[in-house]
Amino acid sequence: MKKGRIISIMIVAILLLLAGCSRSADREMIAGSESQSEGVSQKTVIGFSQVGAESDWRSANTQSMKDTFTSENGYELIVEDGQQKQSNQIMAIRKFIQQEVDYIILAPVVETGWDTVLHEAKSAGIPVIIVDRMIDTEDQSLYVAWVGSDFELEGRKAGEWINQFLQEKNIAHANIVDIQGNLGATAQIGRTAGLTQVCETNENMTLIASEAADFTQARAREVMTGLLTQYSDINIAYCENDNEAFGVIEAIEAAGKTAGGDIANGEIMVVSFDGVNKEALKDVQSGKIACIAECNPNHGPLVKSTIEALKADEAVERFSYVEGALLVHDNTVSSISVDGVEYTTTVVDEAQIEGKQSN
Ligand code: GYE
Repeated sequence: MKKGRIISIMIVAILLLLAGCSRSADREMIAGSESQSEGVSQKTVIGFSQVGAESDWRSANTQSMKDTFTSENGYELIVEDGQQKQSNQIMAIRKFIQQEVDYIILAPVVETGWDTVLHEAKSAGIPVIIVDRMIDTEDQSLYVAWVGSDFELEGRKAGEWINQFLQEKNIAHANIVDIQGNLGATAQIGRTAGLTQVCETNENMTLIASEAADFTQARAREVMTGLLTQYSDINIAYCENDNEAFGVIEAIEAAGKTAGGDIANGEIMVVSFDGVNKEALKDVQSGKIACIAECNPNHGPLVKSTIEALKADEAVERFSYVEGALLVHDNTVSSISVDGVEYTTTVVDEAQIEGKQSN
């Protein structure tokens, strides 16, 4: 009896020992997979909802994010192309929430209509950084920071440049058409507002028509073709981005006219925004585009410093502005001023063209 008890105690002890061994083996395995997943989770996962690929500026903006948030830098970047539709961007943000990304970057196609989905991101505890265009919301807690350009200032700079140019050339009056971006986008709202303000305060500049061309070359060509049949006295085409300028130049040439600054002799002067690629700068050099208010698309590094500050629990800059030059064909206007601030112009040369990317 006693001997039997000793044997059963020994059997239990052996079983417990074996169980202990296998548990510690399990633990090792778990520890192994944990450290593996720690490796993965060490990467900061970012969901970037991009507007689309409507322009060269946009492609450069996407590239800036890709170049910044690399695996070598400790990031995993998921890019979703919204194809210029807000509904696609809302779907992308919901997908990022499901994927439990660490941060969301949103380049919003238009300003309004983001509250519901951004509330969802906030409830999921995912910080949102807005880039490029702004959002219009009452609830400032829906995003932690914004990075982009002052589009109204860009518009006023381009408008003042036109005004100065007309004065320098002794042109008493000019009719202007505004080829707008997609309506409701901050870049459109600001650039349209900038020109409107300058026209309202200067009698030598009349805005005879404004029409949206969605920041694309094809649509701008159509819009300008229509305007040229409707108006025989267009002197200046104010295009809200370079791709629109390319389409507008095509329409001007197809109508048997010339794109250029010699307004007195019937040329139609083209003014534009962005200045991101060689093609646009070459057009400035040749005079087909007279002036470009440059818009910097390289938001990646600024967004990265914002994210790094957030990670370190440091205060972040809520609004970070990037600046751009006034790129011009010649030195007819050497500087302009907006709100008492002087901006000198930059005549485009080979070195500048070299410094830009190819389309
Ligand atoms: O100028 C245009 C793009 O929002 C600044 O959008 C951006 C504008 C840019 O499609 O080319």
